Amino acid sequence: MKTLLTRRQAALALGAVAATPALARGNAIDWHALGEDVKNEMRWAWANYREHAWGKDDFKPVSGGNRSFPLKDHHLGLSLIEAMDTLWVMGLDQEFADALGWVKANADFDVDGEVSVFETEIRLVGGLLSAHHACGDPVLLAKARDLADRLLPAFDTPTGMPYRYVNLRTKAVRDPISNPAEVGTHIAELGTISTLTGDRKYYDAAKRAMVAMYDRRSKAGLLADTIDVRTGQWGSRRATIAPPSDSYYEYCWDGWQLFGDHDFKAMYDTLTAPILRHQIAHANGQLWFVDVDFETGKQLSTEQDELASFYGGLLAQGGAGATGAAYTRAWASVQAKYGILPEGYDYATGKPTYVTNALRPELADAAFNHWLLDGRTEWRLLGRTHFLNMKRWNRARYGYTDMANVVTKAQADHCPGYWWSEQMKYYYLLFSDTKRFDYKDNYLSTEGNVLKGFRR
Ligand code: IFL
Repeated sequence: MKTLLTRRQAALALGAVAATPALARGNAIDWHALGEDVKNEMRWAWANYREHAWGKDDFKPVSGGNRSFPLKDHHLGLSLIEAMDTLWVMGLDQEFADALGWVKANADFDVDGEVSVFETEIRLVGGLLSAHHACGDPVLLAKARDLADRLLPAFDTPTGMPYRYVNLRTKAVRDPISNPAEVGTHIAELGTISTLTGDRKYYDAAKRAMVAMYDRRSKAGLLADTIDVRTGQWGSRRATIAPPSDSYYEYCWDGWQLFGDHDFKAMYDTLTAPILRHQIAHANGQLWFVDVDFETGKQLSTEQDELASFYGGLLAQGGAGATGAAYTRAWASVQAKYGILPEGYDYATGKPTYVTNALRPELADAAFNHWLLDGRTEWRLLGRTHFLNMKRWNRARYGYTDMANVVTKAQADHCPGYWWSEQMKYYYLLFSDTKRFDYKDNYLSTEGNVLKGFRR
């Protein structure tokens, strides 16, 4: 009996929940208790961050060390800022107040150092804006605006598409060879600043960059994944829904969802139709998206990038629910196989191509978006498996860590900032039915930052 039970528990943790009818219906699950479990894990991880790495960017939960990001050798409080709206929505009000105190006293972006425009936008500008949405403190908006002002010089190019790096103090820019995601993942954050301040320049800069990218789609309607922002010339032929293109498509939809701008809806629809036409591949009853040549549509490989596993949720948001669900289920089957998704997976061989996992949130993101749209228990169960497997394998001495190998379950020693903003929030919102969130009318950014939908 003991052995049987252990096997069954292992199967459940690996995602084989559908085998048990009561579980498959979600009847046997106390969702509220599961939400409390997520909150308790957040409280515990936060207490450790507070004690060992307060105000540092990224925490190392195995050793207790830390590392800076996105600046080299200078901390901006990345994890703290990323965590704030998650703390708030969970009702961890003392922790939120503590973080707000830190931001007011210490967040200073006048640093002579270079940052990634994209990473700084989605994580820090977005984190400050979602914290502002949570509590309304004007200092948070002022700091987000100050930081955005330091990023804007990167958009001053002949095409309007931004350089990849900018120095926060000198405004010196570097690296014009960019890609769809880094060019076009700004509208949610910059557009929100325009809405809140009445200054259109932020929205206009972000939109101009996105349109410049869109205008360069091939005759087949596809985007390649490398572009020179000075000339607008493509530097590659690969069309992919994975990085470095992924969140560009997401922000086309989001520009419509968040601001009601019909141009973005048209861009999303126009770009998604050829993706559905050229990039879907079927194998063993599963649906995948493959990389193709952006002019001919010729398939380039069968390899899959874990980061693309968010895409089923986006397709569902855009109205292709059945295709999106099929794609998310394909990834769910990989989760069932390894417990944690490998960063790279080849559906043709059925084997991982990269065995690491950087504590990734994408499958939980997809589950959350599907569930918001159709309310199916299947997605809650998928999120539950993602959470329980993370608890089982990623939990370390001081918090949650990334994996060096999802097959052997060897841990590494890094908790990326997005962990605080993304999966912990997706799990909590999926399970808790909290009153602090409007489940019908909301918006979460690519980094999980809530820019609409909090109820104070
Ligand atoms: O920063 C995160 C965000 O979800 C994104 N790309 C990758 C990160 C999480 O894996 O847009």
